[in-house]
Amino acid sequence: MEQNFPGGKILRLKVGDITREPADAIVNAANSALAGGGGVDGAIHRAGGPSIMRELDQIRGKSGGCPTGSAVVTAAGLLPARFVFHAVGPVYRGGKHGEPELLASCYRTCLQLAEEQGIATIAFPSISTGIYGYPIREAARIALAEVTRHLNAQAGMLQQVTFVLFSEPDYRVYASCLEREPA
Ligand code: AR6
Repeated sequence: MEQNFPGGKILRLKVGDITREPADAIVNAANSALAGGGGVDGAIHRAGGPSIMRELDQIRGKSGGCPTGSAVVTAAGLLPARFVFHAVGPVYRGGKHGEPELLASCYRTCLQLAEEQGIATIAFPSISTGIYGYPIREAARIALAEVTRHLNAQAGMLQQVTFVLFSEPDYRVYASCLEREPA
């Protein structure tokens, strides 16, 4: 599914494995220790090779990690991308502990990093909706709201944002959200 925005910008939804998605930047759903883990994080480190963790070790050495709601940048190793943006989503604890704002902040930070790097394409997974337990319908609404707001703003180099959803049911949730609240 695709949606068009001013200036020829595009939002795409697809089912797939983000480690195989060609994009200038792919986003990882990381943890604040930047320590690697399961889910998409594990897949990115397996497919990208050890250089990504070596770079994260240096970042961790300097800054201690990455706060929830933010993201750090590394190169992409063997992945078909230039950069990985390691975004730290919130653990879902009922929704009244600032989770919506922290999740929105992850997407905003990555979109801002994309503009700072001057890149044209970025691919996101569904941050926080796996191991971190965020209900996917609420998470999809937040993710799509942040991306559509960014693509509707005239400024910016970013041309294409792709959500790579890992299952058909996840894809259908994102697609129904986008149909219900189109740009
Ligand atoms: N491509 C696209 N999406 C994927 C892939 C893939 N290869 N693999 C999994 N997903 P999760 P979180 C989906 O658990 O909830 C890690 O241990 C998955 O189905 O990866 O933010 C980190 O180190 C789900 O829809 O991330 C953190 O400790 C989505 O990606 C913690 O998990 C996010 O699921 C982060 O948890």
